[in-house]
Amino acid sequence: MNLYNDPDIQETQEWIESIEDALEEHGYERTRYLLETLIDFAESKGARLPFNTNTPFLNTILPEQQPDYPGDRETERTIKSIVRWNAMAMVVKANKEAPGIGGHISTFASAATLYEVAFNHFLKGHNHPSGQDMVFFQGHASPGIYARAFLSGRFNDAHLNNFRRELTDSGGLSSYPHPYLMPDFWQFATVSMGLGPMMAIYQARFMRYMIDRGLMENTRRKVFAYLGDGEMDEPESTGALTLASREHLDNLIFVINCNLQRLDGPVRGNSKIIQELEGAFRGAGWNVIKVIWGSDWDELFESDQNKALLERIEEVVDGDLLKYVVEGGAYIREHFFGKSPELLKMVEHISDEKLEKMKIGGHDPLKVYAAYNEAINHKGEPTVILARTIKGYGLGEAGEGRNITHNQKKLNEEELLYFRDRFNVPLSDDEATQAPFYRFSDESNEYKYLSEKRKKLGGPLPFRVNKPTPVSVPKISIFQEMLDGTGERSISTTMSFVRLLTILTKDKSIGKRIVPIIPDEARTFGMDPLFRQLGIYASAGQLYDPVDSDQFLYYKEAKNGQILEEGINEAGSISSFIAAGTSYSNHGIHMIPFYIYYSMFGFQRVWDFIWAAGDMRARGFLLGGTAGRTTLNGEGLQHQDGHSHLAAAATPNIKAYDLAYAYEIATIVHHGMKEMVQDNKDVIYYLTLENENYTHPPMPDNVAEDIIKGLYKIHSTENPTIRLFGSGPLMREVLAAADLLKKDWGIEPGIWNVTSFSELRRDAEEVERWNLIHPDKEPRQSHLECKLSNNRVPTVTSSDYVKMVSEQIGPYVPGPYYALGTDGFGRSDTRENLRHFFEVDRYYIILTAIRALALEGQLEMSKADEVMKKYNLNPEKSSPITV
Ligand SMILES: Cc1ncc(C[n+]2csc(CCOP(=O)(O)OP(=O)(O)O)c2C)c(N)n1
Ligand SMILES: [Mg+2]
Repeated sequence: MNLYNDPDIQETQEWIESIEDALEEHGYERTRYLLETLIDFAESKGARLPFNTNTPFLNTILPEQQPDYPGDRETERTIKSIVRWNAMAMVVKANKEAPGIGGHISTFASAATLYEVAFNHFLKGHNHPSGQDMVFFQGHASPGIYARAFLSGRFNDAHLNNFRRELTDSGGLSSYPHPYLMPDFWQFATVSMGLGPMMAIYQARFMRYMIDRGLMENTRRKVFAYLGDGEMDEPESTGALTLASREHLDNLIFVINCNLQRLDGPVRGNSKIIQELEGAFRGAGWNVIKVIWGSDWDELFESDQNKALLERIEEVVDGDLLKYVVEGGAYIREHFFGKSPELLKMVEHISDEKLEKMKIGGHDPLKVYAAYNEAINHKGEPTVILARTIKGYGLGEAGEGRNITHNQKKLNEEELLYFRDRFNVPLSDDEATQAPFYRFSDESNEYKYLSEKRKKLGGPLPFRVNKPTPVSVPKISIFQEMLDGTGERSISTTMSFVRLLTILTKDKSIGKRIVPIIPDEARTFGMDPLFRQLGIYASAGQLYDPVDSDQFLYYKEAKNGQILEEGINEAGSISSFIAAGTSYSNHGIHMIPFYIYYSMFGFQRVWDFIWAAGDMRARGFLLGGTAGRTTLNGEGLQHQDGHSHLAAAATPNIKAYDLAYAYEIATIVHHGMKEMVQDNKDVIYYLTLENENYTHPPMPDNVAEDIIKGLYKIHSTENPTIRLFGSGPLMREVLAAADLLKKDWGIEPGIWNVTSFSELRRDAEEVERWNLIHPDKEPRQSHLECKLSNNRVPTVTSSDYVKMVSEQIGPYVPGPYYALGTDGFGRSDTRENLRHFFEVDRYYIILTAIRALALEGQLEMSKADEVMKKYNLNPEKSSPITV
């Protein structure tokens, strides 16, 4: 049944009148209560009402609910027009000078009003008494953000001229928001679609965590995330919506720029993206504010007595709406209003030209202001503003609403003049065709206006602060028990890390700044005792009696809990890591995240986030637990990580370590913390930890620096003829191989422990580069060369990672270099069998060493044959890579 086949119109009318009365006499709250009560009653009597998360395709805020506009609309329009012009000019110029350099005009063209209203009236800067809002700018809108910063005097012509030309001598502007490249400007990296929305949710939640734990005050700062409607298709974009509503994050506002288009074409040609998003967000418990129609439409909706217009807007799909933008007034009259005589009559007093110009919601400052105003005052739920806009707004035939608009970056003279006219830019024809940047004079109304507005709101945006309150790291002796070794006791590196975390969190000076983050794997890592000691952060506290409350180590949730237990959610956990790891900048408070997870579900699952973390200069520790392709034995192919170190090595600000002993962990973590909070370095440490139990020796003397640099000596005779390198859990196979080499073959190798192949390579590469470009100077020596004294004997390495990880250093190790590694898909079996299968165990180490010596002419090759026989190595065994 709908409006048009109502069997009893009079009865319907009576119900509507009752509601009308309720609205007039008692207002919205009471009316909503009455309707909900009626629905409950009908359902209790068996009426099965369809679940509907949608409201009509109308603005959420009615005209009579709109506040007065507090700004000078004329001045704001002029400023906005010039921002539009400069943003466009920046992209057009860049592509004229360097064809193919790229850039985007159309995204910002659609979002200009959304930003202008926010910059003038809402977004707080770092000097605001309540502190800075966090703003995730839509990546592709960056030209507009630069253009506004230019108008406020933060950039000069050279900056804008060098958009996307960062390597020019005078510096340039990065293509997208990259804090790594513009550390005083951008705060958040947003251009990999989908990461922004998820990171914004976790930033908002982390803000609450800091407040609930008493680490900072609640000054009602907000997190704003400006997003594309196409971007919302990324699973990450909607993946954490329920966390935001469950946690009542009313400090969070999404602003979705619904231009109905993505890169190739419509986001939802056959339906309506705004309605779909409304359903998803309302279903997830968000407050949804739709801004679809501009003020020009108010009168039409008011005159829509029979709901003919309402029916028509419900019926059209986004594909139609886009066509109307492109085709113009006459087409709109014929194809949209032409559906019925009643509709045609509604617009008979409006000319085609005016019809075409009837503003839609996201381009109407009044509607946009009302939405922001409601959003920032809404309590108890996060808010999403769904603002309908036009992609390429103002470009006319050059791209407005067209399928090619996303990639439009060149305008011809005619198109430039059209744009100039469209936005009344005060430039002559000759001037305009050169696409110059336009700047208001310091005395102009506009300059004063925009400066004052920003001053009142606390200064410029975007703006990245880097002024954390200093903190000092305790002495390494707090980890003394780890430095002393475990004696007879067998433990895993994971267990020793958990011990370290326990000690660290108890430390008076730094303990409360540690943020342990776990995606539902604490028991796997033996971290469950920390639940009781530190508490699991829960904004609601603990509203139930946990099933294990009679035990000492029960599952304790608490409002001031320290652990972020994220559930089975690696993307969310890494977002928490990023929030904690950027706290030094966002909140001026050093926090040190320790995110421990199943190693296999780290880099290969969320590397894009880790890359963004690097871009945002996040600091902290990533701990790949149960790592090592043969060390994690029973879990098999999808669980056994033998390659995360490859990814880590390729991520510039990650220092990656594969550790064998407790003292190495203590040394690395201690050093890393000092770099992060004392030296203010933007580093992320990645440590792989394993679950194999063995005894840990005490720390040898004077190796701390070498452990940090990546290589230290375990044992060496005067002049070894061969060297063995071990790493992480395979160090013990190397030690066993060394014993057998001596016992069975009379060869005593030098033994070294590699804590980081990637750090060794970076150091060697830097040295190599320096030597290359300083041919006239005394060559420098890498750590590898220093330690190995340029002794050109063969080296055999065994690690629990693919060979490329250890091969990284091959070119820099003096003498022949042989890498054993775990290439191929994993298997379930015992560690012993797996290490044999992957040919990384002690016997293959010996075989490789003996063959290497034979190749050097130091032994007969028949010795290698003897090795095969002695240790039952089967020449018919299939290869782990191909089998
Ligand atoms: C993860 C990822 N995939 C693809 C892209 C390439 N890309 C950049 S913009 C864009 C379309 C964006 O559409 P929308 O989110 O609707 O933004 P609009 O420009 O329409 O405002 C695409 C596919 C990207 N930046 N990130
Ligand atoms: Mg879009």
